[in-house]
Amino acid sequence: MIVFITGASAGFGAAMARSFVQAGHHVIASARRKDKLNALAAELGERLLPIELDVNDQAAVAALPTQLPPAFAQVDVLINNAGLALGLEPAQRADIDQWHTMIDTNCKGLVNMTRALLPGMVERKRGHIFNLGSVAGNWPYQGGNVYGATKAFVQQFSRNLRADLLGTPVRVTNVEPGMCGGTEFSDVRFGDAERAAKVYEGVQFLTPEDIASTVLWIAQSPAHMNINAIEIMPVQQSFGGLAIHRGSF
Ligand code: NDP
Ligand code: 8X3
Repeated sequence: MIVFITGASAGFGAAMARSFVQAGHHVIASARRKDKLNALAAELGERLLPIELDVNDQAAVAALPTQLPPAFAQVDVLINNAGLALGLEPAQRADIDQWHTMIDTNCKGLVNMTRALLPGMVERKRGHIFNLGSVAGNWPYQGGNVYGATKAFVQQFSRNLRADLLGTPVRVTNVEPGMCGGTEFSDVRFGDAERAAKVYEGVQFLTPEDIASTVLWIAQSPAHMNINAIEIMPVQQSFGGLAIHRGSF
């Protein structure tokens, strides 16, 4: 299979690149930081093609089908993984620019990629799109405001893609992880390594390899079955329930 991964310079994306290459597939590893991708290419060899790509660059994304080298052009699997959370402030204090960046990357970047690579999959009668949603798209939490809303968008976009793709063999899966360590996610969210490290203290969190092995398994599953969504949490994470404020305002 030829697998296109966005956000492959770190975290889940890099782990998925390793898993797919090690399973014998070809991987186009994309992100903004080319040095990280080059290091991955040096590690994994010629089955990995590193390309510098910002998913928010609509023109560059739209040009992909004509610009990929022939050996990598017929993409079978698109993994829309690039994404981020910024901040954990309540909505009334949140930074509007951070909100815009999350919407641009998690929603608009993901639809840019899908719109660019989906027509080829439909034409070739072969394809699978994975979207990186989150438990944050299913369950609200304080400070999750726009991040969670972008992941709810990803969930519904995944379902609506399935609706549109009925009558084609192209598959769509929304992957919804909970707390996962060993990535840059919380460093990016807080811009503070110490605060980021505290998020994972005392928890046996999910690892990027857990997510990568799940995605590889789904991608290699029999072609007649579609895993619509898969929600994965560490055993040490669960639901918080509804909150009550008692007394006056
Ligand atoms: P990381 O921060 O480790 O990796 C994010 C990746 O996205 C990086 O490779 C980064 O590369 C890339 N990226 C960010 N912005 C852009 C952009 N504009 N264009 C292209 N690439 C971009 O995060 P994770 O691996 O933890 O997260 C991956 C996905 O999984 C995200 O969508 C996240 O929301 C989701 N997720 C994460 C969870 C977690 O607990 N870690 C849980 C549930 C979901 P570069 O900076 O080089 O461009
Ligand atoms: C990442 C999981 O719980 O930090 O999507 O929002 S969480």
